[in-house]
Amino acid sequence: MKNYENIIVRKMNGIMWLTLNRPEMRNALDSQTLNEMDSAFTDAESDKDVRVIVIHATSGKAFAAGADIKQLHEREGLEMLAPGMQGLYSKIESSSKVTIAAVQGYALGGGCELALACDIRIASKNAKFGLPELNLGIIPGAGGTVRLAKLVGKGRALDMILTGKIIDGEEAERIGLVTYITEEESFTKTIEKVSSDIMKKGPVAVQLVKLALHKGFDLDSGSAMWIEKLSQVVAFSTEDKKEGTLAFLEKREANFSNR
Ligand code: CO8
Repeated sequence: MKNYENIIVRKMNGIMWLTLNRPEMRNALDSQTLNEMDSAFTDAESDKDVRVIVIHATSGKAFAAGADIKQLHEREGLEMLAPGMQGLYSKIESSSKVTIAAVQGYALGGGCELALACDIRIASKNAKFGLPELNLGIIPGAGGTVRLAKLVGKGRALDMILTGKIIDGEEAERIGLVTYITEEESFTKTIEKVSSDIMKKGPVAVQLVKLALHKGFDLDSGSAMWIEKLSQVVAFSTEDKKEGTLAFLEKREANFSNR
């Protein structure tokens, strides 16, 4: 694993833990942090031992307080055409690995959008979510207008974005922004349990179902059905499918080979 300055990357039992590590800046996502995350995701993509990527933070105070406002202040119009944060989050969303955002403390602006780009969001009760970009005279520009509306509906997304209100973990779970809400003490256990449930599944099938859901969601249902159908054709051509069905018939645990 590479050494980075603003993030820590560790690999353990199939999980890659990507820790945001600028607690004194509430993990504000400056360009260096985004570049380091990009590099960690590129490496993970070709690492067969990594099945799940958990993004979390060193301090319980903040998951990430958004883009680095000092850097935003210096940027102008056309510079924002670069892929930047939006491009990285799209890369995270289309990763072949399952991604989990594990949120304690503030997930604001680009921090909230980072969580939205992950497959699953686990929040502790002290989590706080919000998209306060309008306070700065800008808009959520890292997928927030798109992904939040898909998760919680257009009405609630507009309310959150227009008022800039900050909601707690329980409210976020109630409206469907987060998948799991846990007590502080059971936070790590919940992350490990969800990861371990996923890692028991056929790895190729996990990859295929992510593709079918993420790509299919943006399409008309006829096209999405075709993606599902073709993904199933691929699944039926794998060793894992033979092993998974045989293991059921032999009343034993499947031993998948990721082929
Ligand atoms: N950017 C830069 N510095 C920050 C940020 C940030 N987003 N958040 C916190 N900091 C800094 C503070 O300035 C402070 O620095 P210093 O110690 O030098 O004064 C330090 O971190 C600690 O912050 P606080 O003292 O404010 O800590 P608190 O615990 O009291 O408050 C909060 C924590 C509530 C998170 C508060 O810091 C805050 O409101 N931060 C800003 C939140 C925000 O507005 N986020 C949205 C940013 S815009 C964005 O994300 C756009 C994304 C889409 C753009 C797409 C193109 C890139």
